[in-house]
Order: sequence, then C-alpha cells, then structure tokens
Amino acid sequence: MLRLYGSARSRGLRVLWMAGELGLTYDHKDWLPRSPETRTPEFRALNPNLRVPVIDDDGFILSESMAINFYLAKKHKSPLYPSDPRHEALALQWSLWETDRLDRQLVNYVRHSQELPEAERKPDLAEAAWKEIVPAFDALEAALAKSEWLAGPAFSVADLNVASALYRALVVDLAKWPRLKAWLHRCWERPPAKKARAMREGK
Ligand SMILES: N[C@@H](CCC(=O)N[C@@H](CS)C(=O)NCC(=O)O)C(=O)O
Repeated sequence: MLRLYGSARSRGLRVLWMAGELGLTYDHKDWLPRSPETRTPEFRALNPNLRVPVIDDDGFILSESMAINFYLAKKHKSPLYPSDPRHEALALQWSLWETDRLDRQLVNYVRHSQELPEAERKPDLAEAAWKEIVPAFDALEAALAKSEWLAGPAFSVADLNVASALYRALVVDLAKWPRLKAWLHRCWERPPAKKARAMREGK
C-alpha cells in the first residue's frame, strides 16, 4: 500500500497532483509541516530532515517531492514519464532547476508580499526574492517560446513538477510572461491539478 505523508498545504501538493494523474489510491497522512506528528522518532526514521512530503510504498521510503513524482510516474508506466532519454533528462533538468532557482524564492516572495499579516512581512526579503524570480521567469518564458511543454511533445512530469511548484505564481501578475502564464494555467486546468488545489484551499 502507498502511504503519503504531507498536507496539500505543503509541497505534498505536488505529489497529490501526481497521485491523481496516475489514479492511485493511498493512505493520506494529512500532516502539516512542523506539526507534532512530524516531530516524532517514527517520523524522523522516515525522513531525518523532518520534512514533508514523504512516501512509504510497501516499505520503500522516499522523500523529496520531485523525486517522488519521478518514481511514481515511472513505476506506474505513466505516459507522464518521458520514454525518450533526452526528454527524461530535460524533465530532470527542469525539476532540479526549479528547486534551485524558484522554489524557496517564490515562497518568500508571496509570503512576504501577500500572505503574511502585514506586520510580519519583510519587504527586503520579498524584494530580494523577486530579483531572483524575474530572470527565472524569463528563462521559462524563453523555453516555452520554443516548445509548448518542457520535456518533449506532451505534458509530462517536468510540467507537473514545475507548475505544481509554481502554485504561488497563480497569484502573481504574470502579464510580462504571457507564455509562462498560458502554460501555467494549462497545467492547472487539468482535473487532478484542480482536485489537489481544492484539497489545499479547502474547497
Ligand atoms: N525539497 C523538499 C522540501 C520539503 C520541505 O521543505 N517541506 C516543508 C513543507 S512545504 C517542511 O516540511 N518543512 C518543515 C520544516 O521546515 O521543519 C521537497 O520538495 O520535498
């Protein structure tokens, strides 16, 4: 049995989206980041980093949302896992790139410009994050000018990983990046994406 640790209000969102695409059934431990459940010796044994998401797939333990999505798509022989090695490599490239160039930056930007109560916002942090986000968005815009999808001719784990990680970009003004905006909405229009989003937003 597949067990998935991590709330939709965490990077678990990405895995919930993938599980939906694959039509998987799973036991969901709907735990928030830093919740008491993630501070037990049992959870530390699953992920010494104490972070969600984590999966336990019949005893195979895996953390890191993007790696989990690669594993699940490949294991279930999904068309979302590119069969061409070049497309597979591109999927890895974009997933690793997002983790490096946009992941934390986007969280910091949106939290410190919109989400947190005003008294808790740090404008300097938001500004510094935005300075990194702009060239990253430019890079995505350029890639999407050449191809409709990030890794090959169709929607794949690359698009899912990057678009899911760009959840917070849905509330950012993307007028300067029309291709990125259209691609992001194309990805989030998929029914499993909408379902994962509804789980996160409590709808
Ligand atoms: N690179 C990891 C990041 C995991 C991560 O940072 N998870 C956050 C929630 S989104 C967490 O559990 N934080 C707990 C903490 O900071 O102690 C992934 O993509 O899975």
